[in-house]
Amino acid sequence: MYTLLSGLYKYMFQKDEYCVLILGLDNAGKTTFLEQTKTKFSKNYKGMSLSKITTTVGLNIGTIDVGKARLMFWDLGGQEELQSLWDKYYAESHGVIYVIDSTDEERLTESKNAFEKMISSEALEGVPLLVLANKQDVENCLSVSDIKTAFSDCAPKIGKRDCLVQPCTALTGQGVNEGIEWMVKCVVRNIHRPPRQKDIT
Ligand SMILES: Nc1nc2c(ncn2[C@@H]2O[C@H](COP(=O)(O)OP(=O)(O)O)[C@@H](O)[C@H]2O)c(=O)[nH]1
Ligand SMILES: [Mg+2]
Repeated sequence: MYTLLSGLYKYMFQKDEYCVLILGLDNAGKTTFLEQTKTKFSKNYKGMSLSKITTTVGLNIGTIDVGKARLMFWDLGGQEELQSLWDKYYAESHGVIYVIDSTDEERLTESKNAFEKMISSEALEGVPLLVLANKQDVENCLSVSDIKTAFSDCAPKIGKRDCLVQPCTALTGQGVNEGIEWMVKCVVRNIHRPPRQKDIT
């Protein structure tokens, strides 16, 4: 009887857990995006005032539940000296959210180089990539198509991975639901895929 009940309990309440990294240059809006996501997806979460977010030095962590999936976010600092720590987390992650500041044309190449380096890592092979063109509220910012053009030479390295470039305003929440729902769909589908050939050998 106990086994039956605990099995039923697990079936009803246990969540599949997924780790999702939030990466991008400093000032792109990663922490704002994480706070906005927690505010939108956690019923009792009283978010910190988004305008009070300051530079992340270590990392911020957040967890949300969407259906039967539990997503654990790791928001890693984006300053150049912290980027070298990103790959320590790659092997653990099921998805990556890469945030771009669409108002910062000057640093777009720097952001593209960091993105390219990140997707070149073997540990991230097959992992879905959500690219957020953030700060779309700012007039004359770069559009999704501008960003796709600037990142176009990354296409061969993205390969067959699921990849979505989503316009977003982390500050107001526009585009956040769409991005998270897409990520959930991809990580859930991935976990049910047969293991990659490389993992078997
Ligand atoms: N206009 C605008 N500003 C934003 C948006 N998202 C973040 N910011 C601002 O960009 C700055 C950096 O945000 P933060 O979340 O700390 O970036 P992080 O370094 O990537 O974690 C802060 O001043 C935010 O208020 C957005 O969607 N629109
Ligand atoms: Mg931050």
